[in-house]
Amino acid sequence: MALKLGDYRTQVHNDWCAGCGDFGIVNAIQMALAEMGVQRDKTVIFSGIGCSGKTSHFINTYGVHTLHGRVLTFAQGAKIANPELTVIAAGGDGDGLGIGAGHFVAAGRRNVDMTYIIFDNGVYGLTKGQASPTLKLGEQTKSLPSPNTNYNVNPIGLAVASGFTFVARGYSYDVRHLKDLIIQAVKHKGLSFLDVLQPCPTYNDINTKDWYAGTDLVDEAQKRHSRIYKLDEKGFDPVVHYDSEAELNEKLSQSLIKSLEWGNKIPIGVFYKNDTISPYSTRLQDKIPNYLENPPAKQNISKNGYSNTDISKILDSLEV
Ligand SMILES: Cc1ncc(C[n+]2csc(CCOP(=O)(O)OP(=O)(O)O)c2C)c(N)n1
Ligand code: SF4
Ligand SMILES: [Mg+2]
Repeated sequence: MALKLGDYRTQVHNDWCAGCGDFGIVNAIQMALAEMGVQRDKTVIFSGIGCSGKTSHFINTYGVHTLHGRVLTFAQGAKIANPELTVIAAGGDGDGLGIGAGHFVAAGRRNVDMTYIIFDNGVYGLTKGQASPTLKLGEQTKSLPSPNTNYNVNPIGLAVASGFTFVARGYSYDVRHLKDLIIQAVKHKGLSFLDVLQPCPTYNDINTKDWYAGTDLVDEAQKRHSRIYKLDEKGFDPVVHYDSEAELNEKLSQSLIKSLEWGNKIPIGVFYKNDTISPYSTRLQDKIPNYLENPPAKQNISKNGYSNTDISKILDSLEV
């Protein structure tokens, strides 16, 4: 029987603040899973630590609530061990771009076929609003004693530079558009990244829902307009169509330039998509020809209660 949207929801109590952008992101993930009809027992949501880290509790698939900054390591390990899984990692901007920044860069080098979603609210929500790596220089959200003295990390630029092969940005209050991006990201054969702008009404009093909606902006025609606009509606082509250096350079540089646009105009949509790079599983298959038929998750690790791996020779060689 076909699954419905409600089948991807859990009954777990949700204690996010009223109006938090996290709700929209979780809804979009559930809608995307339902639309794709993914099998719940073949899907795992991994999450980090933070308000956003609770995501894995609310989606009715397998879920693993991991450690702060380590969500990508767990998620990549699961996908490599069991390539038939659909794997989505989710976590905060502090989780992924502060403590987890090293794993973020290392993941780009592998291009494991999975999706990573960052809930980008500019603050460490769970720990009461300290500045996260995406908060802009000079901004003073309400928990900060003085304006931020650091330049921000550019998540889109870092993802492209690190080697992610699908890089996009969504907005938590445009749930349908975000759902479509998640579907594209999950279907992409390689490591996909989604930076999702997410108002935190409790601690980020600068990048609010009204601010994104541009309630303070008036254009030449004296009309209010949202800060957010969609790249595809402006004819932006993010796809690396052929394996040529010139094409690659052009697509890399246009995505980096676009990712720097901020302020009165904020682009969302796909910034970069490169299908010419093989996923990690292809490189593993070159080393281990039967990897896909017999991945680690399907191998017996013990027999009659004893480990299959005989390490006695190694232990003998270490004897002093
Ligand atoms: C190793 C470690 N260091 C620090 C913390 C404390 N801590 C918990 S959540 C968090 C930051 C959360 O911010 P973010 O990742 O942006 O998620 P949000 O709450 O904004 O969704 C920190 C520093 C921790 N749990 N573990
Ligand atoms: S503190 Fe911010 S991010 Fe966390 S649940 Fe509340 S509104 Fe959402
Ligand atoms: Mg955060």
